[in-house]
Amino acid sequence: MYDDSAITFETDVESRFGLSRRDFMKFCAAMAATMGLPRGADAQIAEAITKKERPSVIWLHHQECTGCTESLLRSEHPTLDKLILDIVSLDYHETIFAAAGHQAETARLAAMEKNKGKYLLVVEGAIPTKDGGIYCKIGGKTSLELTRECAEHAAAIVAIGSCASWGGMPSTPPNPTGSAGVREALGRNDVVTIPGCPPNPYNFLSTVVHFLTFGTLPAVDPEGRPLFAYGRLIHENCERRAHFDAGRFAMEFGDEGHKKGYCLYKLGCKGPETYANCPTVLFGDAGPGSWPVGTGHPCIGCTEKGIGFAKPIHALADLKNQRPPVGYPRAVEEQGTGATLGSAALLVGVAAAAAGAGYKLVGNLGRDEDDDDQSQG
Ligand code: FSX
Ligand code: SF4
Ligand code: F3S
Repeated sequence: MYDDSAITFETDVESRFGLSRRDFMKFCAAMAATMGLPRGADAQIAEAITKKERPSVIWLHHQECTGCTESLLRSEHPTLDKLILDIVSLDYHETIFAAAGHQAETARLAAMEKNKGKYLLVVEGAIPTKDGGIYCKIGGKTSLELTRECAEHAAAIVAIGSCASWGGMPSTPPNPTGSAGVREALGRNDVVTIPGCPPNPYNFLSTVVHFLTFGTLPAVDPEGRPLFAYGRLIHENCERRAHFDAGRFAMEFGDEGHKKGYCLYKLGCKGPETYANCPTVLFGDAGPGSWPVGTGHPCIGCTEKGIGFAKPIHALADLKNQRPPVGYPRAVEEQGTGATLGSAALLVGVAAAAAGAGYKLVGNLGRDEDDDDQSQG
């Protein structure tokens, strides 16, 4: 266990965050764990939050439902008001700003000038690009103009939610306003994306805390998603995975399989082709089961471009990584015992026989949709 007594807090954590010192350290440890950081990182995070200057944040809103901000408002440790006041300096946020009109514009421009090259730009919502971007305007500027202006001198840009990441719901075909994510609209691939509709607040908080603690944004995948949060398929960590492997599926909402908590693949669950940490981080601090599949609804792939809001909700997911481990034959060679090699040969024989009989190695998943009689074991 990390010994936090070595940290000298410059400010009283309890009065600043409304958290006991113990809970504050638990929050830092949770942030470190979410990011998969090594032992001791929680101390670095605690020092950064309590001692470093709060980074200025400019937060824009475009085509969206504001669920991203709402999901942050509902986060518990700490609540957004604590985040606003104590971790970042939220200098412009259209939804919760008291100022309006010219006052708000003046505040934005002043914060950008004062923190030129140092502020964090957070973009929520998709950016319409069709017809000169006229379908969303704020303060007389199109979303595209405003985002370009704010992005020019930002230290880093974070797109929060699927709308800002890749267009999300507003970009659903036929996409009449030409909605696009920030990366596409600005033509920049250095924008970090936190997709999800809404995204998990911990993934956003962790990204901001990483920026504050280390001065950089976390490592990302080709779509700009932090690897700590989007490095694994939902299917890899799903609590119903054992049912999938055993071929036990819910076939209709409310049937016996559904009531028993069987796998939702045949109801259209996109967990096998969606990268996100929903089953491990969960939502709303409500405990086990507090994520879509945990409540009995298939994942719709809301973090995944081309799947969420694009692929029909009840269409079957493409199965990825459903094969024996890649390293398996090599591991057999390394072990090299006659018994192991004999087992491997047997498995290869079984696989060949299965292939000859028209089955895939994954068992009944290759079967036709109407072959349901064995599906609810
Ligand atoms: Fe989009 Fe955020 Fe979905 Fe809504 O604002 S990611 S529609 S939850 O809220 O942008
Ligand atoms: Fe879980 Fe969906 Fe995968 Fe089934 S298909 S194991 S419900 S993620
Ligand atoms: Fe979205 Fe699927 Fe997670 S619908 S919230 S990616 S479980």
